[in-house]
Amino acid sequence: MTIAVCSGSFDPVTYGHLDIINRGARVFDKVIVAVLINSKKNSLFTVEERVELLRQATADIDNVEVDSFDGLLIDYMKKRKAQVIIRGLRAVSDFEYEMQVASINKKLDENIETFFMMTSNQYSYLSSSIVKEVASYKASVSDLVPPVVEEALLAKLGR
Ligand code: COD
Repeated sequence: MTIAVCSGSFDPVTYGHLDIINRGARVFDKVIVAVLINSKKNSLFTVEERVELLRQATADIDNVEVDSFDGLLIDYMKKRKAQVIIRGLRAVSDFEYEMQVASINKKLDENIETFFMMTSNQYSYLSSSIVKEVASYKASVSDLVPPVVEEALLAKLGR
């Protein structure tokens, strides 16, 4: 059984994230979506809120589990007996950083593979930051995030 982990901040989950989670779930037996607890980024949503939004947004995918973790991803993967890291690539600018992280993870544990998926074209511009920016100006984000996330953004940022 091949278990993959898709880690991230997911602040909040977007259709771009869901695209790679869905496609990953078709390739691997199980995908664990793991929210990093102690991110250096300032988050709009708490870890618990992000996990809950992810759970609701992925409720229709049988082989996806949502969890949170602290510390090194590699250590979490050992704990969960996972073999593959799923990462999405949006633009060439993502590549340099992702290559660095994949290399250090390989150095930390040579049995772990990183699996890169190109973004689907319609989501190549999409990130959680863009969604928060658009929502902060009270513009609609209904094409960018699932309804449950749009509702949570409206509650957090005002209608
Ligand atoms: N299309 C395709 N993929 C997308 C899109 C999109 N529109 N938007 C996001 N993604 C992908 C990202 O490329 C990423 O693979 C995943 O979705 C999550 O994205 P984010 O932005 O929510 O999360 P990141 O990339 O900021 O978070 C990464 C972590 C900080 C969680 C990660 O680096 C990690 O697991 N860190 C733990 C510490 C560690 O082990 N570091 C590595 C050794 S130094």
